[in-house]
Amino acid sequence: MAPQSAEPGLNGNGKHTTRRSDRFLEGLRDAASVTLVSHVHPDPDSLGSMMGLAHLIETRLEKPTLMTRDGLISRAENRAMVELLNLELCPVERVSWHGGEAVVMVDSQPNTGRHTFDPTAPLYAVIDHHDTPGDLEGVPFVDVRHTLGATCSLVTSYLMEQALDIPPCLATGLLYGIETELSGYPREASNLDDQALIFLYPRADKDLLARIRNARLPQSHFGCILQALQSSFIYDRLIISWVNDLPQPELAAEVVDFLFRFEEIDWAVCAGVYQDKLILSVRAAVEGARAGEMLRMVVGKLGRAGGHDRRAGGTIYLPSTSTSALEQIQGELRRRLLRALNIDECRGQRLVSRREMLQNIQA
Ligand SMILES: [Mn+2]
Repeated sequence: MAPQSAEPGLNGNGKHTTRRSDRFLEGLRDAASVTLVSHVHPDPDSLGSMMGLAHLIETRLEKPTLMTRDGLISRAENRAMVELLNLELCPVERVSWHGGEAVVMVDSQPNTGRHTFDPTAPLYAVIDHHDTPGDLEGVPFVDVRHTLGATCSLVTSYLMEQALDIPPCLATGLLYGIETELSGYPREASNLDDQALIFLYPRADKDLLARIRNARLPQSHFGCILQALQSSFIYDRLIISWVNDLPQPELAAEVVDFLFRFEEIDWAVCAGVYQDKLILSVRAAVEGARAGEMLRMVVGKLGRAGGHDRRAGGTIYLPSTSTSALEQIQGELRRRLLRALNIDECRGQRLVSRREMLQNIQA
């Protein structure tokens, strides 16, 4: 863990005489406007972080801000968050960078393969909590803390430092962003995450929160879960699920979260085909698993990957999606995963036996 991840005092009683939020705002004094960007398929942590920083910049500096969306937001809960909190997100490909404008990146770092926008954007700040190292050279303001469960917690600490009023919608967005990052077990969270949650809870709209959490799901969701169950294979302490037709890319993470609760495994992987990509999602049960590193090594030159200690994601680019090409890449990925996790080459055991599947259909 990098030494820079030491937690600062919440009330500015850390090492720096100026608080981080003051330094962040100070560097934006001359900016005409501020554009907020996050990773592709922005998740609640990205959305909440952008909301929080936009509020901070607008109230403290009275400058216009623009929140963006890189790619689709397809997960039902995330769409509900955007709709119910009335978030206005500009597709990042429509943004043209102007002189005098400052760009703030949240929940990701430059050159990690997690963005589709122009890398020449005038980046002023990177605010993140991921292990995956990005290209931070020349970025004037960097606040990356690996020990934090959520970028929203970091952003909340800025709002707390500045003693700003937090409207219910914003508190709800930040709270949901933190909650989604901390919901897994083992819980990857720090003191600052808990302080942020305690601060936000009384200010959040609990009805809105409940509606976001329980967003209704399309039929394709259930078809995908069925496909995943039918194609899950166990290799020692690893389960791999292959989905040949992901209705939306974020479902790979939902599948893996679902399978990960299986009591006989320590690692879960979902690999799903979405358009010309194989979307990968990984979960690990043990501390020090370095899942992000593991997946980066496994994927290698086939694509991009990264993440945290126990959660990771990645993409493999598919030159062809023919059955034989898919079988080949699946075989290669399986071999690499087994090797990376020191599991002997073996025949996978189905999670649900073929016989059971057929009996269920006939019943
Ligand atoms: Mn995050």
